[in-house]
Amino acid sequence: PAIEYGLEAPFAVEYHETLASTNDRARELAGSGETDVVVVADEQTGGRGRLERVWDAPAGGVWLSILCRPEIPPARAPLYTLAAAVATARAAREAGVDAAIKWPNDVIVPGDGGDYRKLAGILTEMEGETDRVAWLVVGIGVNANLEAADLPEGATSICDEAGVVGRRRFVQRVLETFDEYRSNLDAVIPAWRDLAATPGQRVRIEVAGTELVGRAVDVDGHGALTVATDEGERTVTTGDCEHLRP
Ligand code: BT5
Repeated sequence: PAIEYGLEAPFAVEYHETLASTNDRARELAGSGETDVVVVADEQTGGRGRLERVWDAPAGGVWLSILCRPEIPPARAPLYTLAAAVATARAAREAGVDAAIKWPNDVIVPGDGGDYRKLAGILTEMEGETDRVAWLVVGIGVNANLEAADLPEGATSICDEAGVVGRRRFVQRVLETFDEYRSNLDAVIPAWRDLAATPGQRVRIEVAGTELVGRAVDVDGHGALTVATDEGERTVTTGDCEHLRP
């Protein structure tokens, strides 16, 4: 059952101790006509990443999904994903973590020699027509009060980087920033650039079975990444991006 979460947020908040996936619950709410609801869970038993990947979500993290119905065409939806990355990276910085964004939407903590560890991931799902989104669910998973031993390899947490974080306050800050940018979509890309670790890096990007290696240059107004390769500049709208050691 949903429990009162006690937030002064610009969204109604539905809190659960355990859920399979907050994205699944938010999609269910979308089906019953709801909007501007945030589903938060302490633990997920069936957390999902992109492309049917498993997302580990033990108790102690911040697992949430924002349901909204923006009046935008689907082509603008990636800006909501980037806005969520900006909101998460900023809240993590406020919590004392040296957080940055890896294109398109991972929040990482850069380490020595080009290394990095994953602090948070975002999964956006939507439904709609070609000219208009019906609903959008932006799922945000942050390793908050968890320890490396409870996480997959290559992951880090707020707790490991900067100590235990107040999760209510953290969620509130994420929602406030997300709310600010969703009503000012033109400001998303500049804010994203300020927090981005990817431009300037040597990257390997996998998109639909093909691989692209080169130097990441910049993102365009839709969040697509330009990469300088040996065969010239390529622009990628989505994919799995790995920063290569310099
Ligand atoms: C993502 O996928 O990074 C999106 C994750 C979104 C999770 C949130 S939690 C709230 C909401 N409800 C859900 O069910 N999902 C969303 P992707 O880029 O595909 O990365 C997935 C990969 O990250 C996995 O294959 C693992 O290698 C790694 N991984 C899994 N759990 C992790 C964790 N807790 N921390 C860091 N990395 C993890």
